[in-house]
Amino acid sequence: MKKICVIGLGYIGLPTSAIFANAGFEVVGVDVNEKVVQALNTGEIHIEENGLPELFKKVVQEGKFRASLVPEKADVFIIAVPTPIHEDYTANIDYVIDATKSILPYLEKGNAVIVESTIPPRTMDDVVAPIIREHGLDPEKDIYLAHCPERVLPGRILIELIENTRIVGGVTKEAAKKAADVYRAVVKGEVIETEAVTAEMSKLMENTFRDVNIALANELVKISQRIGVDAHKVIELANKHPRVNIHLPGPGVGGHCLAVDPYFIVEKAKEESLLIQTARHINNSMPYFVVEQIQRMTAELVSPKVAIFGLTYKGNTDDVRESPAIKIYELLKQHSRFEVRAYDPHVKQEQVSFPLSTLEEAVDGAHLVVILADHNEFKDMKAEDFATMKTKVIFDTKNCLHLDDESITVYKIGNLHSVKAIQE
Ligand code: SAJ
Repeated sequence: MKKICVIGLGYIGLPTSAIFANAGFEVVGVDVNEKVVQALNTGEIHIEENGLPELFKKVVQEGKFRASLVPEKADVFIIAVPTPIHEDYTANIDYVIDATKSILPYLEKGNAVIVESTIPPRTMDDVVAPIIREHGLDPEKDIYLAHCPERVLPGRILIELIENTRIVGGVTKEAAKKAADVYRAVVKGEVIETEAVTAEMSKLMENTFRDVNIALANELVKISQRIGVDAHKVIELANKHPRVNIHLPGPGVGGHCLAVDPYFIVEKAKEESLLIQTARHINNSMPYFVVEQIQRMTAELVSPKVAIFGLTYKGNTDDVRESPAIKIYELLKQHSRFEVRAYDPHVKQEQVSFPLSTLEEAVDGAHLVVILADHNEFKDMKAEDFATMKTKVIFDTKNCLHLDDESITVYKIGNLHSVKAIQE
């Protein structure tokens, strides 16, 4: 098992390729994007990830990694392509199907085929295995077929790829063992062998657990507003219990994992997944809730100027996919009374379809600043940064500001019962 062919060179496929190449494997990376392939072969990468540019340059220079538009024969095939979601919230597994079909001409008896993409339960058994069988190879005897879900956190990918526990679900026991051995060559964490469907479900449940837990925190925010209690304080104190870990409330749940993966379970067991569906509903309601609060705060202003700080789905990333902040911007724009400006030091103009402001432009004359992402830049802001606001009121939905200045009113999402309408 010396040569690996990785299909899909995105956030997962690229760092995975680099790590295997760095461990001495010959790695061929395949992507459909010609520009990406060209750039990669010169050692340049197209994604932002800590430590990856350096590692990648090294493995290209050493001749351990090559990018290509077409697969080639290899001992191991790793599929790491996206699984987006259809408008009806069912998984779009077309890329996984296409990737599987693309390797068929190069597949030989004894090869391992590993799918890392997040997939609905039973996809390995019901979709991937039949494609291989139709091609004339037995997915239970000729090929070692397994699902090994990626579980890394953006920003820490190179560390987590090595240190995290990996779950390897084989279509057969032998496949689990063979695929697990591939990872054991680079992973320092535990590599656990199981069945394909168990690996599929455990990956989905990890993100669903977080989504449901965050929904509980978000529901607590709404309850706290009614009852008159500080939700952040409640969470802090409840979490002092050694077996309680309530997550943090916020303007909603975004990104391509937590806001998507739970639907892959719902799709397969609609009647049974009531809690999961309710959690999705609560988290999806948060942008509307935030806009309602903005309306309460600005109820007595004729044309409120609102500055939005942070457009990404979470702090210290440039990723705006499924971002609740973008939703909040769009909802505010639907109300003609608002003048809305948006500022995000991590986001470039071409990433969004509306104009971005500088910090100074956003703050100047604003009645209200709304913090929607916990970027480090915001955590360090001082009273002087808000000096040119018309009325100094900030709505911190991420509880991340460290401002202590009497001239500024800060409402936190956990502390909304104290809100008073802003007076000009
Ligand atoms: N969020 C909250 N409150 C919290 C924590 C997060 O509102 O207490 C929000 C964030 O602001 C963000 C969303 O949830 O909008 C998701 O953020 P995240 O940091 O929880 O997760 P992701 O989507 O960046 O990455 C997750 C990770 N899964 C887990 O931690 C269980 C990562 O390990 C997975 O590899 C990744 O999903 C994936 O690809 O599935």
